[in-house]
Amino acid sequence: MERELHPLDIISQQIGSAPLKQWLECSDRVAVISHMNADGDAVGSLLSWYHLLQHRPQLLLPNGCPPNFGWMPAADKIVNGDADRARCEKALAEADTIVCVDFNTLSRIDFLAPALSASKGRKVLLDHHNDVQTDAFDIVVSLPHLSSACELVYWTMRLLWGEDAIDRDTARCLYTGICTDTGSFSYSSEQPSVYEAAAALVGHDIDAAGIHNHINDTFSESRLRFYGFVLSHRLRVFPESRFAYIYVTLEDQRRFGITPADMEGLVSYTMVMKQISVGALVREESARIRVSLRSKHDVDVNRIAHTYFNGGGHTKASGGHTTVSLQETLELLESVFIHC
Ligand SMILES: [Mn+2]
Repeated sequence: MERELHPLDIISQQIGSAPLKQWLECSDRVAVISHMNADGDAVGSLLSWYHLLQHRPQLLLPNGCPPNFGWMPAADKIVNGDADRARCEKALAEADTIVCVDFNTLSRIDFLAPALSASKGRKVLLDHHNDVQTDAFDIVVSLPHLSSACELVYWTMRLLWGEDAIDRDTARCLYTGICTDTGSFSYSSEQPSVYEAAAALVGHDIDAAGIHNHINDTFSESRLRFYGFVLSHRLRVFPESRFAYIYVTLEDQRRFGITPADMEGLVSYTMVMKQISVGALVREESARIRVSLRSKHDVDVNRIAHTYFNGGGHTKASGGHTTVSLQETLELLESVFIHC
């Protein structure tokens, strides 16, 4: 990967002459918002502002903080749009600055998008995705080559406030987001700046090992037994084609009491085999069949998801669905990856 300018330089250029620090520091009407179905990067980049700013900002998530990130400091301060839509809309309407973290288009905040658009507040985007909807924001700080929104927020805080302003809770939140978006530094971590940021954050006396445990060691016994079952009985491997997939029936999910969230990460088990380049997870839902695709090398699963499975995503991680039967979906998957 090409070496980029240092994030501090790019962020400084993108902020330009806007008095961002003043806007955030001098007002008690700041709102921070992140995307629907928040992950560790969304929650971490949201909460970090609560710890940094003296006037505590309003923290908004369209459908709240997922329970597995409830341990993060100040997670209880997040307003859940599903539970209290009016309060989220009021916070957006009254804010004079709205910080938008870890999303690139208004569709990612779902039913809160109209309230954000209508707000008279300045909209500041801090994000690391491609294809930003630039006309929706007043200031766009967009560095798609960065590991995570949390890394971007770290460099922004460092630029405007300096390292000493970052306390332990801020550092814990930012480190959590970097770890979740990089699979604990196993992908999206090609740029040296991510290690610089991580080293500085660890320097704030955070319990890095404890954070890794919080992120990774979250299984219930039934979830682990379910993984054991599907790896024994629902895994098909095609070494010649360097392809493997796992399928899960509705009955399997009922038997082990499994939710869709419990299958998060299951597809990556197909990829731990040395000879496998492309992996898939096919899971039956009541109305459709979901397909998740992963690729290690140069197979573009974004294109395949788009062409065959009504979906899309990234080159190496994408997903989609079919509306045919599970059996027909498996046949389609095999015809795409095995007989080509
Ligand atoms: Mn992210």
